[in-house]
Amino acid sequence: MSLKFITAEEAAAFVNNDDNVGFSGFTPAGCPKSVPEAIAKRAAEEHAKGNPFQIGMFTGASTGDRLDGELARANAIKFRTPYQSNKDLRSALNAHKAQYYDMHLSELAQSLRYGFLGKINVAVIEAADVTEDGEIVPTCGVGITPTICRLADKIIVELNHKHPKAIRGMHDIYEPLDPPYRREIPVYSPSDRIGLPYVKVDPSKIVGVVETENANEGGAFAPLDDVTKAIGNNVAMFLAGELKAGRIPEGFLPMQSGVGNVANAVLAAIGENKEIPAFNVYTEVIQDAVISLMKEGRVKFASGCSLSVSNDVIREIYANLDFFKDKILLRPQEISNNPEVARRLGLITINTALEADIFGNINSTHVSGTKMMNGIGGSGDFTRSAYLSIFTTPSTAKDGKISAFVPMVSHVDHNEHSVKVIITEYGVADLRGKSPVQRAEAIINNCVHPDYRPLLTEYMNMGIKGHTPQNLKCSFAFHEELAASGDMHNVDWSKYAK
Ligand code: 0RQ
Repeated sequence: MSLKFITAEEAAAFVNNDDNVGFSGFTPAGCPKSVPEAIAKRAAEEHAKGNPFQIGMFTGASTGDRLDGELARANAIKFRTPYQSNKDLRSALNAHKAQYYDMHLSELAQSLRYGFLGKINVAVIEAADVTEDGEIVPTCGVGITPTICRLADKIIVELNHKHPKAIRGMHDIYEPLDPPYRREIPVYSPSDRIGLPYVKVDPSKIVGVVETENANEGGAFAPLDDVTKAIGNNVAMFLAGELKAGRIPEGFLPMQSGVGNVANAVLAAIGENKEIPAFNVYTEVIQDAVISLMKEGRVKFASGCSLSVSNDVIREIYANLDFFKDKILLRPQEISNNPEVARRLGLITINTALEADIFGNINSTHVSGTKMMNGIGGSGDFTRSAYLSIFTTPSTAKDGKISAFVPMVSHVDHNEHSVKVIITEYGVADLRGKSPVQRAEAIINNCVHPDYRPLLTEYMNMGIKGHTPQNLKCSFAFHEELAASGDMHNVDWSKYAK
């Protein structure tokens, strides 16, 4: 069957109002760009004619502005899942203009197969290569591509010539069987290959191929500052100590690390600490730091769902495929984030908190308990199943006016049972084996910013009895004070304790 080459506008005509559309990629890496832009344009035209035009959107994780941003600004999104981080989409979903369903990334593909989220009408896939017999080679992010290709009625391929066909071989595409027939996922070490190097689809479903030369939308990382450097060093020193104490096996364990500047800084610091041997990475996003460490021989192998690297780094990888190809494997998020595999491999997981409470619960998603930031992403997939789960955060935000540590989190994503260690620029709170009161002591003394230590110590000394001594009248005073005066320093317990 011969492939039909079409324009982005012709492709967008295959998408109808109310359709559920699945998009390839994971973070901006691997996401289509031209077709989503054309869908957004189509929505705007239909809206101008007074016609409804909104779609349900299923992505791997966050995407680029040319996908989430364009569609959000065109008011073309009826429903969106899972993780997102686009400013305009965030505003739309916080204003209830788009309904957002925040879910664990590892669960999305199976939820689609189980029929929990409705039907997928169209899949839009960025590819480095596509063949007439239906072999699609993804670019630098996989996400939910295999599942949406299988479930969709129509597949649109964005063939992006910026990605060399020679990356064929860097992907490992595997979909597990569903219950009651499910067996183990046979990944026993980070480099195990269990699937195909391409996504195999029914070629008759490919309604068109749109050729592009789109650059990745990956931004550069912020240079390390004193706070991120200190957090990174504290993590590295803690892990070196665990190794010395025999609580991490000799030879080390595979690492998962979250997205963003803090995560990038942490990995760089671990790489620099020569007490930690060269290690493997089993994660969702492979960031710049992993690639530098790979060049230095400090990272041996990286399995992930996407190469979420800056454009300079992606160019470097493509120019040196001989070096990188047998050291990097890109998998669907159902496998990269799979709790079964995370538990089996014994991952050391490091994710960033928005807010933590003094008893060890983590809020990763909701600013002041109400406004969605990005979503839980893969943090829950990894944290709950980790060998050792670590959360990092700067001790304060917004020029110190917000303490990252509060008496009770305003929203819970990861509870006290899953969170083993919290680390800030001030130090490490090791929560393993500690009661709530002991955890609070460790967090206040080691992690909280010195400005907020007296307030939180006073909170603990209020004389409240019980296993977890929360004062329900005061537990949200930090948030109340932030809303009232814009600064958590102004908390006066007597105002709330009445
Ligand atoms: O604001 O952007 O205006 O400067 O939140 O905070 O400290 O720069 O940290 O970029 O790593 O993001 C939890 C959101 C942290 C992210 C979160 C403000 C702060 C700043 C960002 P500005 P930082 P990061 C793998 C794993 C969930 C998903 C996950 C996240 C901005 O890590 O989305 O872990 N995690 N996935 O000033 C109000 C507070 C605040 C606050 C920080 N308490 N109240 N604002 N900020 N704390 C990834 C995937 O799953 C793909």
